Amino acid sequence: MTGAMTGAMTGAMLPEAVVFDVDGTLAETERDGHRVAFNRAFAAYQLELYWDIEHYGQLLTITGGRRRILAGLRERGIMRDDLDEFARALHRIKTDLFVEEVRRGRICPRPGVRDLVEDLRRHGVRIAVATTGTRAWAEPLVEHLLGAGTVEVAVFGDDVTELKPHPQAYRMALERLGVCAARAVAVEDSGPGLRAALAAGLATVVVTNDYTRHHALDGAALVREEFDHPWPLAASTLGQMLTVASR
Ligand code: XBP
Ligand code: MG
Repeated sequence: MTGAMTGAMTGAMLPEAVVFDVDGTLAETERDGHRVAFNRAFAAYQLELYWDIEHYGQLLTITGGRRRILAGLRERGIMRDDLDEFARALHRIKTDLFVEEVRRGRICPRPGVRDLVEDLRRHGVRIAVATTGTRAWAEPLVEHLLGAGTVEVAVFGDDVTELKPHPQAYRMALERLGVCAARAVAVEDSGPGLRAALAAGLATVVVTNDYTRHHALDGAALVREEFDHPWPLAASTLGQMLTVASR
């Protein structure tokens, strides 16, 4: 039974699909995950570059690890003719390190995420992800966090030419699902992610974290700090957001 049919029968509108962001949304990957891997990659090249917790938070407005590295190198005045290629090489090392981290299975879902996904699936709502992160780590991470076969469509940073806040990743996810934006909801954690989802026409729920609490989140259908407090986010809540957004 589809989400729309279930909604028609219960009188509550449910989305046909929910598209989740990965970093910061499904799991807290940034501070103790990506950040550490970036710093280890810099150390591998003996670079005098280290991103502390606070500074890394500021750099998060730059989506995409390679672009973030490039900005970090420029910021530190590290100039070379092959700067683009150098950033690419550093990002390859960082990616390998983070893949290892994911394979160790140490990254946990944010509390309440699995319950929400299970509730959505029970109601026939289809699950997708749209991330600007690299497939090499994001694919195994999503499978580890949500279980094999849970996610029907996954769009990664490698699949798109424009990263968030551009809406390409969300548009691609909707196209692959064959679902129009008016029948789907996005779940994000950040300002750039919210802007991407809104530009693709999606009602968007934002569940913030320590890094994103202060982001400009105008236009979000709902802003929360947790999935499971003050009450657990469920399929019905996302359905209500869709109803409100369509008015
Ligand atoms: C996530 C990103 C990614 C990750 C690092 O943003 O911008 O760059 O921080 O992953 P979002 P990569 O959650 O909005 O998708 O190094 O693989 O890019
Ligand atoms: Mg995110």
